[in-house]
Amino acid sequence: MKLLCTIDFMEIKRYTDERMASTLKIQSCVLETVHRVFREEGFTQIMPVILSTTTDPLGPDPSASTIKKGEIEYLGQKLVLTQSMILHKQMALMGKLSKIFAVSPCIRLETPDRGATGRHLFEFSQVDFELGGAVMADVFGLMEEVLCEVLKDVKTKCHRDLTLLGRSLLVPTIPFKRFTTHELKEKYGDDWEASASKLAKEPFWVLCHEREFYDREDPKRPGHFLDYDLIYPEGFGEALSGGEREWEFDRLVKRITGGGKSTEEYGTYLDLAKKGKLRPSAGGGFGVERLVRFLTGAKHIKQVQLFPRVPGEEVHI
Ligand code: ASN
Repeated sequence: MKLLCTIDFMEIKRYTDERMASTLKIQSCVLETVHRVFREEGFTQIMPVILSTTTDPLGPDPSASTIKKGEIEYLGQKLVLTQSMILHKQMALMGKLSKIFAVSPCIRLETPDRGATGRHLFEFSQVDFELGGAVMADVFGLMEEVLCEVLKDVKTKCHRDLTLLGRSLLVPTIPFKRFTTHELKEKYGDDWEASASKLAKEPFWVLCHEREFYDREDPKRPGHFLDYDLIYPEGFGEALSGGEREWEFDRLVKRITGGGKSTEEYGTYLDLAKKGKLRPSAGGGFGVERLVRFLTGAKHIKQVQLFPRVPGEEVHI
């Protein structure tokens, strides 16, 4: 792959820029509020994993765009870099904990063209959470509270930073609107996410999006999925993806193989499912940098990442 070398004075300026300082103060406020709300709601924070025997395959999903998984070899064992903590989140709920979250670094080796979308990074952090015995309505309520609390706190505590960045924010009305991918596709075509996001003034949910094998297929309506995305308004696009989960061995195997993947790499995870150890849950993950991009109104997500990791661009430090 030919990398685009982009270092110039503008690049170097990012480390001393007052806009970057304000952006990072807003990010700090976001993390404080997220931790507060999750704790108040009874969540236990777990530490992220970075190396594993297996990770979220991010597919089968027609919009997935990674080239390959990041891999390292350590003492003869092949390990992969986390793409998301979904499988570990499900396993973390096998014991006494029923609400968990992590602020988790993710590596997704995206194709170089993703650098132009303004919202893709090949290294980012995600707030990843999971609730045992929950259904999608529980996630909607929680996430709407998290986002509204973040907006309120940023508006009051980071007023000067928002002014410096020329950004004004509205706290949306709860509950957020809900659509299905089918109705949005019918209205806007295949690029429904970009079009609907551009026209929206407030965040909204999109339900029933065929994605990874672990998002539950509606047992009453095969071909329909009990999962969801949260979409930011003003064209900022996807904020969160999540779903109710598959946990039963047979269904997991069917979804993995049905999507053309092999069950081999899911050894321990599938063993636990076979022993009946996984339990029903629902959850989701939202990217920290995407949230900060929305809050600051940055045109490109690169503007909110101090050490940028943009697909197609060389890493300088
Ligand atoms: N973290 C997301 C989830 O919980 C998955 C993802 O990031 N692909 O569903």
